[in-house]
Amino acid sequence: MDTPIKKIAFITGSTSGIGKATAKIFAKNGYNLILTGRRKERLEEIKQQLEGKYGIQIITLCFDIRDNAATKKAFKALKPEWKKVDVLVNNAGLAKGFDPIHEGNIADWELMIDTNIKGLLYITRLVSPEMVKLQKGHIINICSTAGHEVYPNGNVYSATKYAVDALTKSMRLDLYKHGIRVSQVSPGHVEETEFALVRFDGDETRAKIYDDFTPLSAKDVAETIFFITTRPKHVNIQHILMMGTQQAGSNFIDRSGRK
Ligand code: NDP
Ligand code: 8X3
Repeated sequence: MDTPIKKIAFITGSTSGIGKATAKIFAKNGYNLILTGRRKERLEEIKQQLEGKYGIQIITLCFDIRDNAATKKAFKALKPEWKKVDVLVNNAGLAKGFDPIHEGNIADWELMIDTNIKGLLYITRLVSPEMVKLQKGHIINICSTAGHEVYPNGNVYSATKYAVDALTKSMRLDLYKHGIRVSQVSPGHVEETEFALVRFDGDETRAKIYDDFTPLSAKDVAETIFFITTRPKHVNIQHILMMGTQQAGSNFIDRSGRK
């Protein structure tokens, strides 16, 4: 692999949905990419497609973000020039289950906490020291409307996203003196993702939650992430909360048909 001369974007959870759409837009704009996820074939497929189409270089790292040792091993194996990440998109995450608190599945809770909070921390702890050394870089955390308001049965997923919001604010305070930008995107419902299918354990009928309104697309969110990174370097967009026009809050969705 040649020394990368272009900027590097490190995108976690890029095998589907928002992460995959984000990889595409950064590739289109000439970034070299580090893409992560657990599904190796998906990563390889995306690498082939985007390298061929845009003439960029992609490193794929296949590991479970809940596993700190595996996460460390993957990052440490990168050549020094690839550790100089310009943009880190902390996107990997999931909701699992949709039960009231007294019926919740503890394994689902642990899965969400370990992925959405601890996984995000593991990656950030590896990438951010390199940014501090260089006194530059940009971290973008993917939160959710669920990180700012709660809804019935959303309990632990919301709690993990409230934690992401707290971490975004904390990272900003810890890193601004080092010239590092920290931003957050909080979307409402997003289609072209596997989010609902994962939440409902692969039940395709239950996962049909976008049939009667038009939510955001993964591309809408990816474009917003990219927009944040294209501001002049003295501008730090702290937070963008975004929803489809037919959604005005977690519990306020105009389900009168797709528009
Ligand atoms: P997807 O299910 O389509 O994508 C999730 C990505 O996260 C996949 O690439 C998956 O890769 C990766 N991932 C999940 N668990 C792990 C793990 N343990 N280790 C490594 N990678 C993992 O959903 P979205 O694109 O919708 O989700 C992306 C982010 O957006 C999440 O943080 C989600 O909470 C957030 N979000 C989603 C919304 C929506 O309505 N879709 C709304 C608001 C926020 P793999 O399975 O290959 O490991
Ligand atoms: C995903 C949006 O409303 O399902 O974060 O929590 S919601």
